[in-house]
Amino acid sequence: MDLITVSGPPSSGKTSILLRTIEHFKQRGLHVGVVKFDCLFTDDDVYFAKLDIPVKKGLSGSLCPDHYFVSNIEEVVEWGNNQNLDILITESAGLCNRCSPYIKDIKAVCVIDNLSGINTPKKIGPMLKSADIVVITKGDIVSQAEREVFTMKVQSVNPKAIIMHVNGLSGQGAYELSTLIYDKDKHVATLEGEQLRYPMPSALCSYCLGETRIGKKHQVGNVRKIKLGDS
Ligand SMILES: Nc1nc2c(ncn2[C@@H]2O[C@H](COP(=O)(O)OP(=O)(O)OP(=O)(O)O)[C@@H](O)[C@H]2O)c(=O)[nH]1
Ligand SMILES: [Zn+2]
Ligand SMILES: [Zn+2]
Repeated sequence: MDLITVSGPPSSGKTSILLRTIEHFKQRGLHVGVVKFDCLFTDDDVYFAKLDIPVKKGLSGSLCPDHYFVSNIEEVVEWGNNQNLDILITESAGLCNRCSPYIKDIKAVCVIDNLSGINTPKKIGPMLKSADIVVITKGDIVSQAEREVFTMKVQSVNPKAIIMHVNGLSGQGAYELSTLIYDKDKHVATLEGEQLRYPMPSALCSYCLGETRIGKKHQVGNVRKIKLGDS
């Protein structure tokens, strides 16, 4: 079974492009399964289930979904192998912008949309910076010039990535993506002992531990203060 990790900001078009890509995998007779990771809510599992494929979802609640992902991915891979999948796709909504679910030697796809603003590529950190493939969506609702500027911004943050334009509505570009992300010779039996591409930040402060009170005396652990200067 090959494993593909897909990540990207909320509503960037991850599910839309995956649905279209999975259709191409199915046409080739490949057995695909999806696990969706999110924080509080998702109905993506309903959309994937409509393709008549095995689907699971995991909600991280108060945890960062990427931390939750890495704590669960080994069991998820075991599930995919038990389902006899050819391809297991994980979809995670990147929310905290400091973490990413990508694992060394496992294909990493970042989905980002043309409408998110030209500074977004710089803001979303390792989720974009360390991806192998960057899929840019929603090209249909911006001009050619805007598409080019946005692509350049993505390129400057991650010069090594393959950048693809996929339309989540029409599916244009999804066939190409399906040929690029699946490697039939890759067999991920276990992830035990493998490593994340990027370390998750150490953010253990009072508020991580459930503190709600405001003020210095309630702040312990990894606390950093904003520099406001004198003026
Ligand atoms: N115009 C246009 N709309 C798109 C495109 N791709 C996705 N959308 C729309 O964008 C919205 C969000 O798409 P989703 O596929 O749910 O995005 P997502 O990244 O899976 O969202 P979450 O999993 O909730 O974070 C939906 O209304 C889609 O129809 C595109 O290429 N063009
Ligand atoms: Zn989704
Ligand atoms: Zn995080």
